[in-house]
Amino acid sequence: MFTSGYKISRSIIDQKLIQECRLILPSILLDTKYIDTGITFHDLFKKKPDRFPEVEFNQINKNDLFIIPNPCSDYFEFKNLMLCGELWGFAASCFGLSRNDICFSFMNITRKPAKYGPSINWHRDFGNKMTSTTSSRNMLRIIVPLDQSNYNNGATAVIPNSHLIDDSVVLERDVIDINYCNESNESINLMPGDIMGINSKLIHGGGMNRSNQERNNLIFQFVKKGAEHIYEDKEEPFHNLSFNEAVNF
Ligand SMILES: O=C(O)CCC(=O)C(=O)O
Repeated sequence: MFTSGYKISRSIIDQKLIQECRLILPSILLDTKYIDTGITFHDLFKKKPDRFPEVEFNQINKNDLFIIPNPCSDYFEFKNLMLCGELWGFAASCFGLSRNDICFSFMNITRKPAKYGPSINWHRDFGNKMTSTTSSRNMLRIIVPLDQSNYNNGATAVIPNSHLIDDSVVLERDVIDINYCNESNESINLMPGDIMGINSKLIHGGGMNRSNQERNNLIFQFVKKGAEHIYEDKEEPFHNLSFNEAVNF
């Protein structure tokens, strides 16, 4: 796939597609369907207050959403971006496959609002019970930023080469050395229009956002055609949709 575990293509997503997503986002943040089903910052703060250092609980709007699952099923702006040829072409190139051999699995908006956006702990996507395929090679995450992101507003950070580990080791005991990660991480600056692919075993995370700049990322998971989910849990948001099937999603 890609040698250090991630791959970036600059300026490949049409700015119009991004702008349409940015414009509709405030309405989604008020949509009760997502407030009821998504993860709010209040939910996260109650479970993991350490991810909000120096932030007071009452600073956070009660219904503000951290993760908005699959907005492309209700909002054509996100669906148009999900269906764009550049995204599928990039995903296919990361897998080293043709577009006909890959499937859309799910997407979300992962948010770090100005002032109180939380950090995201170091983790690998492979092995996650909700979203993982049986083999690490069969899944891929792609980040499409809606905003300019850099260290100050909590850009995604990666540990280069940390994907060079056997699947069995990750599945048996995915111990992550936090000190090593803190020393050797690379914060990735991205502009709207850029796109980043992450090997499913690459350790990644990112710092908090105390700046005045919003940071909204679109996260897409693609899988190889026919990939199997690691656990049989039909409730989870895992799909295996070819391009033609994704059109009707
Ligand atoms: O939004 C980010 O910076 C990273 C999201 C992430 O880590 C993930 O989806 O696994």
